[in-house]
Formats: sequence, C-alpha cells, structure tokens
Amino acid sequence: MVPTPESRSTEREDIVGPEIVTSPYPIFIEGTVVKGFGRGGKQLGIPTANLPEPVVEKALSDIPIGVYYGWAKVEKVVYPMVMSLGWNPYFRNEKRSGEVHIIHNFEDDFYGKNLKVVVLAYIRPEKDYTSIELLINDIKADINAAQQSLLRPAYALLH
Ligand code: ADP
Ligand code: RBF
Ligand code: MG
Repeated sequence: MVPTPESRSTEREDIVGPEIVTSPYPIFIEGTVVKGFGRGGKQLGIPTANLPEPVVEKALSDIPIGVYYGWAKVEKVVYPMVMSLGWNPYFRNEKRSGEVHIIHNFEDDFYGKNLKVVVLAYIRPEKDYTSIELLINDIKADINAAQQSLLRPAYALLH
C-alpha cells in the first residue's frame, strides 16, 4: 500500500517503544554491506549501510516494513543505529531495501564489511513526503528517538 505523502513535520516523542525489550525483539540481522543508489550520503546527508536482498527478505519475514532502532556492530565495535526496511516511497524505489544508519561519524566507508544488527523496537511506519527536507527531519527525529530510547537499562544492556 502506498502511503499518502506527508506535507508537514509531526510532533515526535523522544522515547519510543516499551520500557523493556518486548517480543518479537531482539531480532538479529547479519550481512555484507552492499551498494545502493548512493543517495543516502549525497542527497540526504545520512548514509545508510545497505543489506543484501536475501537478508532483507528474511528480515521481512519476521517484522513488517517500517523504521526501527537498535545496535549495529562493524569490525567488533557496537554503535547505536536506526534502520529502514521498505520501499523508500519518497524515491519511488521498485525493490524493498534494508538500510542501517549508524549513529557515528566514520572516516571511511565500509562496503563489503560484515554488519551485524540487533533490532530492539519499532519506531514508525514508512512514509511518503512532499519534500526531501521533511524526510530528512523525520530521519533526524528517528535518530534522536533511538539515542534517547537506547539509554534505558533494558536496551543499553543488549549490545
Ligand atoms: P548506498 O546507496 O550505496 O548505500 P549511501 O549514500 O547510503 O550509499 O552510503 C552508504 C555507505 O556509506 C555505507 O555502505 C558505508 O560504507 C558508508 N557509511 C559511512 N558512514 C556511515 C554511517 N554512519 N552509517 C552507515 N553507513 C555509513
Ligand atoms: N524513505 C522513505 O521514503 N520514507 C521513509 O519514511 C523513510 N524513513 C527512513 C528512516 C530511516 C531511519 C532511514 C535511515 C531511512 C529512511 N528512508 C525513508 C530511506 C531513505 O529514502 C533512504 O535511506 C535513501 O533513499 C538512501 O538510500
Ligand atoms: Mg545506503
């Protein structure tokens, strides 16, 4: 189902998800970082590490399309993350993608490296937008929600 485009930013809470990690979470996803369209960093200023198609298919058999938070591990280091699973309606993609934005500034890219993700909670459904700024604003609110929500002991423990 194609979502109706959003034309304004909605008010967002800082903390998202229950106090304790609740079933079906934690969900573990692992794969090699692959190339996408190269839009994340260049068009949005928010790079995302894209997961291979079979890994995305498998993840979608456990959880629906939407935006999530949790932890990501690259080269033995754990970072907070937000993940988008879906069609990217704003860009009218024809394939579903699974993309992880790691909340950390990396010096270099890490295509081809192994990425491990533990998904701990759902943030919101995937949306369409009338401008790229509204998409960026919503992703920034997702990042804030992840940072605040992961501070809670039940979530902090799971990395
Ligand atoms: P693509 O469409 O190829 O995924 P992006 O613009 O989304 O292109 O950039 C993604 C790449 O940038 C990742 O694969 C990774 O190697 C690198 N990268 C750098 N910093 C980050 C970050 N904080 N989170 C995710 N990926 C990052
Ligand atoms: N794309 C959309 O079209 N709608 C969304 O609601 C949406 N939410 C996202 C949330 C997060 C946390 C991230 C990292 C990405 C999101 N995207 C969304 C995907 C965005 O379009 C994608 O990262 C770029 O197309 C670059 O691949
Ligand atoms: Mg990407």
